[in-house]
Amino acid sequence: MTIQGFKYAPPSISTTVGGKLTFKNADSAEHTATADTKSAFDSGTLNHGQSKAITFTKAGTFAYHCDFHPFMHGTVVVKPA
Ligand SMILES: [Cu+2]
Repeated sequence: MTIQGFKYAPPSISTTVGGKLTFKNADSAEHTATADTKSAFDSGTLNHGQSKAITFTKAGTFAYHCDFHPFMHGTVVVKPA
């Protein structure tokens, strides 16, 4: 999934337990992909062109945001394997 124009694209993405998603920052601004319940996942700071792969180990629907831009929101849906 790509972070571009201060948006997550696509805004909602799904995977299954054990699945991996890669968050790539295509903006010049720094962004994060941080679960609203931070312990669920956190990409940390992504600079321009950086990406972070996150493996999801728990089923559920996880809302996330950018730590720098709280108006940026996305959702990861993790389905049971
Ligand atoms: Cu941001």
